[in-house]
Amino acid sequence: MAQNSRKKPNILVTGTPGTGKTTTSSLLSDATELRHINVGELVKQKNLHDGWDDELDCHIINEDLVCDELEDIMEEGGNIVDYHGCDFFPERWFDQVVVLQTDNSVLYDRLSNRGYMGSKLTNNIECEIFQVLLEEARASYPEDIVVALQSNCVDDISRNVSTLTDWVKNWHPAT
Ligand code: DAT
Repeated sequence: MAQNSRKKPNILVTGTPGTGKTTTSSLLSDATELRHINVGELVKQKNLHDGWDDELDCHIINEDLVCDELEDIMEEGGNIVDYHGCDFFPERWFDQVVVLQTDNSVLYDRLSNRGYMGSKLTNNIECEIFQVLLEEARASYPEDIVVALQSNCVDDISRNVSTLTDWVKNWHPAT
């Protein structure tokens, strides 16, 4: 099927853990009726991993299994994909790539509250400082579909959801 034959858009919401991907995606899903796919949860539920990484304290995601699992519904369209990585999905899947960004001190508190500590905490803060996800998104997708949005406070969430909802409503399938 051609790249842009879907009737509804696919959006990727990416960013360092704690930047608000799941909160934003869930509210955007409510507002647009697009399907929210939390890739981290999907990996756990469907065992799309190669075991547990003790050092990084997370599952070792099997990217091929994830892409196989999602291929059909991505082709169909109408999905919000929520994941803290973006370089292994096929470029053709997405119409919009959103990179959420959070100030370091705010992110530090959010991740500490979530129980992150030691290298897991510092690695994620460094990931945000060096804008790793923004660089990854820019390297993986066309420049004109990548957008960076601040996610520091609740007002930011409302504004981001509203901006993205408008974008979805104005999106038209290619003719
Ligand atoms: P992610 O999916 O990127 O890991 P999340 O949506 O689970 O992030 O949010 C992590 C925590 O931070 C959660 O308690 C909600 C809160 N949060 C996220 N974005 C926020 C924002 N812009 N303002 C205030 N709190 C936010």
